[in-house]
Amino acid sequence: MSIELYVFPPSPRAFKVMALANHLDLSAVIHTIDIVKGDQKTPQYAALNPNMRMPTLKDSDFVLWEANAILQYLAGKRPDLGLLPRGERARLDVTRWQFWDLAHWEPPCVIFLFENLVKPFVVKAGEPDAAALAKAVEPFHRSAAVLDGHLKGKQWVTGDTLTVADFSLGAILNYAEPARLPLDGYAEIKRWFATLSALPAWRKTQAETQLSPAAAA
Ligand SMILES: N[C@@H](CCC(=O)N[C@@H](CS)C(=O)NCC(=O)O)C(=O)O
Repeated sequence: MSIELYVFPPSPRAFKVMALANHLDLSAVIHTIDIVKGDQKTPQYAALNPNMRMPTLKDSDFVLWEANAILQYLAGKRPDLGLLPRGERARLDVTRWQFWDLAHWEPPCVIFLFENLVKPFVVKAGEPDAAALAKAVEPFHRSAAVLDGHLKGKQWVTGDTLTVADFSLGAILNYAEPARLPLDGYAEIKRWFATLSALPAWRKTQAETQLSPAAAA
């Protein structure tokens, strides 16, 4: 029985789980949950994920929501590839960056994404809110400086090995340009993301999700 992923492909949170499934060659079955049309609020989907948000994974009778937890589950399907290290310290380093992603990286990035791209072009709900964007600037730079400094001398977020932490943190950067993320001066983030987004699975997922500024707009 295949793994099933319930996703809205244009979302970075969908992208991260789809990209890892591709990287691990898991041939997941994709069910599109169109959150613009409200598919996430149907009783059938809410029974799977009471948050009425995507992504959700179903593997036979096992259901899991929260994108970063899904990444860990997928990595466990191919332990030989080392996407979630077995050693406790190395594994906690990965988990730490996945927690940091949710707490400190995604929140300011999502404001740029929503205000500059989703609101005006996807849901067509008006112009960007300058006050909301201004409030996101300081937390964005605080986090970007941490990530940029941390990446110095490392190929991947936790060192020499690609892990689920890279998928967690990198997905939102697909939209760096149309979201107008203020990445000037963060050369390490740009260098790391260039390597990450050159992975065959990343490119394949970009093609599957039709991810391009033009498509997004
Ligand atoms: N922390 C959750 C966030 C999930 C989430 O907020 N998903 C959004 C799309 S990116 C959603 O489904 N929104 C639907 C709604 O708010 O109605 C995760 O990382 O999986």
